Amino acid sequence: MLLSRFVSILTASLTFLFIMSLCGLLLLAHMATFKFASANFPTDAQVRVVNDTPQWSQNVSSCPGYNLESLHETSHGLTAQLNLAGAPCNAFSEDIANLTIQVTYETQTRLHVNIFDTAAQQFTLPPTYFDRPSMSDSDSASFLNSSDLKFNYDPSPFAFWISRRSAPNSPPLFDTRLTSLPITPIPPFIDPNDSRTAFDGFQLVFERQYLQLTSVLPTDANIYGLGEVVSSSGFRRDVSQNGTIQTLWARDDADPVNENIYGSHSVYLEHRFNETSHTSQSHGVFLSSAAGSDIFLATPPSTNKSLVQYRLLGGTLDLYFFSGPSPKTVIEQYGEVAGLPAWQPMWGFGFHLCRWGYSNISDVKEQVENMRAANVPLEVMWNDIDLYHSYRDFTSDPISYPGDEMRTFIRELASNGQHYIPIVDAAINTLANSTDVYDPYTQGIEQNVFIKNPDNSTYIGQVWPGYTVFPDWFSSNAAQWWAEALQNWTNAGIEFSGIWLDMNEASSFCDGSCGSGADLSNTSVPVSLPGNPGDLVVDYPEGYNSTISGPSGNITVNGTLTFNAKQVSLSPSTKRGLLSKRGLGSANGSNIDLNDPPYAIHNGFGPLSTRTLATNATHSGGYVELDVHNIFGYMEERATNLALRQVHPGQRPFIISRSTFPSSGKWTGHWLGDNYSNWTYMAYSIQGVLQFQLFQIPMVGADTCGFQGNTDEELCNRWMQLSAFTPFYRNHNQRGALSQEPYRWESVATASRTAIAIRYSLLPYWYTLFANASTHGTPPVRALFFEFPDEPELFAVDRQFMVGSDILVTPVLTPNVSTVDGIFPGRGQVTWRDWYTHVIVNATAGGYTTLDAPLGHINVHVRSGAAILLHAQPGYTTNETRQGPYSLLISLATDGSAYGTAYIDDGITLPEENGHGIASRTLKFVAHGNGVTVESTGAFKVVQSLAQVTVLGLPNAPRSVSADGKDVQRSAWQYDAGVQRLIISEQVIDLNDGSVIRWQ
Ligand code: MIG
Repeated sequence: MLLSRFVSILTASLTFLFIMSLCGLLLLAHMATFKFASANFPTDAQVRVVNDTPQWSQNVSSCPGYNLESLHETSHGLTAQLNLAGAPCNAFSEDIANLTIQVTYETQTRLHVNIFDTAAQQFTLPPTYFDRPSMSDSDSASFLNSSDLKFNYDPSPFAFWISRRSAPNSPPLFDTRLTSLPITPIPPFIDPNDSRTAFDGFQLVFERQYLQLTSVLPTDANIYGLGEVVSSSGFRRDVSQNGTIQTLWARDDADPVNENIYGSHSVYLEHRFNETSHTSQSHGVFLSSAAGSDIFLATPPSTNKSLVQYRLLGGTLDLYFFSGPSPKTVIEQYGEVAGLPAWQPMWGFGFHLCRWGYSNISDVKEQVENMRAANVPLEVMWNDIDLYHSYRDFTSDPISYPGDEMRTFIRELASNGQHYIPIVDAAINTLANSTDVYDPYTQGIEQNVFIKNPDNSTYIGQVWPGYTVFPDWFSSNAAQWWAEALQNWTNAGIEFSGIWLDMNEASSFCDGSCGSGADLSNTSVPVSLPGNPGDLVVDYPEGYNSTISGPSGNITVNGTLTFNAKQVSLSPSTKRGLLSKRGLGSANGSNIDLNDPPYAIHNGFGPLSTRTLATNATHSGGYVELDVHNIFGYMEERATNLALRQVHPGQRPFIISRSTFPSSGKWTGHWLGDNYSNWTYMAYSIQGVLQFQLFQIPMVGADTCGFQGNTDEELCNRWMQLSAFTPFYRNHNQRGALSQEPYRWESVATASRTAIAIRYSLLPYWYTLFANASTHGTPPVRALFFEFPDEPELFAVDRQFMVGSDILVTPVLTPNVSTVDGIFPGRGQVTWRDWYTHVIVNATAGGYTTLDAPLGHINVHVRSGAAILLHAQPGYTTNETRQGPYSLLISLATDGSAYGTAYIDDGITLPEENGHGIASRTLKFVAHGNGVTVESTGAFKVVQSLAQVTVLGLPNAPRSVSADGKDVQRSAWQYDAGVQRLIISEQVIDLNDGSVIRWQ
C-alpha cells in the first residue's frame, strides 16, 4: 500500500507535467525543472521528523470506532464522551481514545455537531481570528425541541444521523451509519493504481493525523460547493461511481481541472427533489476545519451507495448543518456561521483594467487615455508586479514607476472619479547585502513578524524578488507592521484605493524551505518571466485557423474576427466557540510527522510543501504550517482589511485576493486565478462565480478575455459582455501575451460599451443585492435552480445564471455562432422579456429556446413580476452615473403585480456589521393593476429624482396617468401596444418620500 501511494504521487506528477507541456506553459514548465527536487525542510534538532515512527497500518478496516458514554442533555443539546471501542488501529497515526461530542441546536435552522479530542490538543481555528456563533446558556431561546433538524445517534458503535424534524421517516440529510456496509475493504476503484482511492471502512476514525467521517448520500445527489475547484462536471458535482476527489490544500497552480487550487472551502449544499410531490428541499453541511483534506464524493462498487467521505490530516470534526429549506436560505444560514460578506464601495462595481506587463507609467497612462478616447468606461486602473522596484512589495520602480509621478497620475485618476489598485505579494524580500535598504523587511525582523523555522531562525523561501520571508499573521506585531507598510507606500505616492493580494497560498518557488543557509545575495530567481526572450507567449489564439487565409479566418496582432434569514441575532458576547484554549495541534506531541503526514491527500503537486512553505515552518504561538497552511490567505485578508480601515478611515476596504477560506468574504473579494484565454475557461468562469456565492465571497469574477495564452477578438468580445454581469469585472492578462484591453478591437470596444452601459444602469440593483448579501447573506448571483428549486431541468444549468431574482443572463460560450440556446425557468408561468426590446421570449416551457446572439449581443432577460430601480443615464464612471436621474423598470406578472426593493447609501462609508451606523434609504416598489406605490424609509437623502417609469405587460393603453395625484401631461407618456409598454418620462419624483404613480 505504501508503495502504491508513492507510485500514485509520481503518476499525478507526471500527469501534471504532461498537462503543462500540452498547454505550452513556458513559465510553469520552467518551474518543473526543479519540481522533483525533494522538499527541503529546515534541519534542526527540534524538527520532528520521527524516524522511529511506528509503522502505521494504513488500513482503516480494523479501526474499532467509538462508543458513546456519559451522555448529558443540556438545554441546547447534549454532550457525551466517545471512547474508542476496541484496540486502536493506528491507521495513519495514533487513535485518540477519548473524544467529546457536543451537539448544539444553535438556531431554528442550524445544528452544530462538534466532535473533538477531550484533551483539546488537536488544532482548531483560533477564535480570536474566526468568529463563530455558538450558544451560551444565557441564550434564552432553546431550539432543542423545535429545530427544523434533529440529531439522532446509535451509541455503539457510535454513529449519528441528521434528519428533518418534519420528516422523520425520510432518508436522513446526513447519515454516518455505514456499519452495515461490507467491512471487506473496497479496493482502489477511482484509480486502481492509487491505493488512496480504496475505501477500507466507514466507521468514525479520529487519529492525531487522520480523521475520517463518512455519510450516505442519495444516489445521483445534487451537490454544489466544496472547492475551490474548476470542476469538469460543472457547478453540480459528480457523485457517480468514480465521482469527485476534492482536495483542500491551498495551492498556486493555474486553474487545473478537478484539482486543489487557491482556496479551501469545506461546505456543500445538497438539493433534494421529491419526484412524488414535485417539491424540493435544500440543506447544507459545513466542516469548519483548516486541515489539509480529501473529500470524496463517490459511489463505490459493491456498496451501491453514494457517499461523502471526509479524510482530514488533523484537527477536529466541527460540523454545522443548515436546514434551508431553499438553496438561498441554506447559503444565508452558512453566512451566519462564516460571517457575512464585506460591504463593497460602489466604485468596486465599475470596470477594472489590469495586465501583467505594463512596462512603465506611460504605458499605464496610455491605457487610461485610450480607454477614454474609445469611450469604454474605465473605473479602476491596476498594476501588477511591474510596478515594483526589484519585485519588492510596497515599492515602485524609481525609473519606470517613479513615486511622485505615480502620485500625480493617481490623483488625476481620482479627480476623474477613477481609482487605482496595486498588487501586494505575500512574501517579503530579504536584504541582498549589508548596504541594501528595504524597510518592510528590516522593520519586520525588528518587530518579529516573520514565519520561523523550528529552531526559531527566520524561514526563507523564494518568490519574484529572490529570497523572501513570509508574514506570520499570528505574531502580535504583524497587523500593525503590515498597516504601516501600506501607509508608507501610500505616503510614497502609491495612493491606492484598494489592494490586490496575490501569491498567498503562500506561493514559494522552492519546494519547502530554500534552506537556512541560502545565499541571500543571489537575487536571481530560477523562474523566467513569461514574455521574456525564450519564454514568449506564442501559442495561437484558440480560434486561429491557419488554413483559412484572408480576413475571415486569420487573426492579426490586433485581431480580426476568427471565428432574510430570520434568526436570533447573537450578541458578540455569545459568539466565540466554547473551546477557546486549545493545544498546539500538530506542533504538539510525539509521533507526528509534520513533513510527510502518513495519509497523502491528493495534492496536485504531490508532497505538501511543494511550491509553498514547508509544513514544519513555525508560527507565533507555536502553530505549525501543517495546521495553518490553508488559512494564510484568510489571515492576510483580515489583516489587510483592518489595515485599510486605518489608511482610509471610515471607508469600505476593497480587496481582491487569491487564496480564500471560510469567512474570507468578511474581508475580501476574489478573482478566479490564472485561467486560460479559451472558450472552455470562459464557460468555467460561471461555475466559479456561483461557487463563491455559496462560499459567501460574492465579489468575484474571472480574468476577462483570459489570462494564460493569447485571446482573440471574438472570445474577448463575448467575454467582456459575459463578465459585465459578474460582480467583479476585470480584464487581466499574462505578461507577454497579446494585448487585450477592450479598446484594441473596434468590435470589442462596442460590445463592452453596450454591456457596461447595462451594468451601470443596473448599479442600484447590484448595490441592493450586495446590501442583502452583507446584511443577510443572500447570494447576489444565482444558479437558476436557486430561484426555481422545483424544476429539475435546472439543477445542472451553469451556462446561464441569474443576477438577483430578476435578471437572467444567457451568454454565448462557443465560437462562430450567432445564436444561443437558453432555458427559461418557470415552465411557462413566468414570462421573460428581452432587456433591449422588451419583447416576451416565446420560450419552450421546461426546455431550450434558441435566441439570436450575433457577436456584440448578450442575451439578458427580465422576469415578470420585477420592479427594478435603474440609473437612467449610465456614464463613464459609477460616480458620473450616479449623478444622473433614476428610472424604474416594471415588468408586470400576469396578475398585474410586481415588486422590488432598492437600497441606497453614499456608496463608500463603512457601516457597522448588519448595516447599521450609516445613513441609508430603502425603497419598496409595489405595483398592482393600475399603479405603483413607492415606499421610502431611512435617513439617507437621495439627491437624484425618479425621472422615468417603464411598465411592461400592461394589456391596454391607459386613459390617463398621474404621479402623486397630479396628471402627467399626455406628451410625457406613451403606450406601445405591441410590447404592452407604458413609458412615463419627464418626471421629477422625489425618492425621499413615498409616491404613487397611477395609470387608468
Ligand atoms: O506567479 O503577479 O495569479 O494574476 O498577473 C505569477 C504576476 C504571479 C499570479 C497571478 C496573476 C499575476 C501574476 N501572479
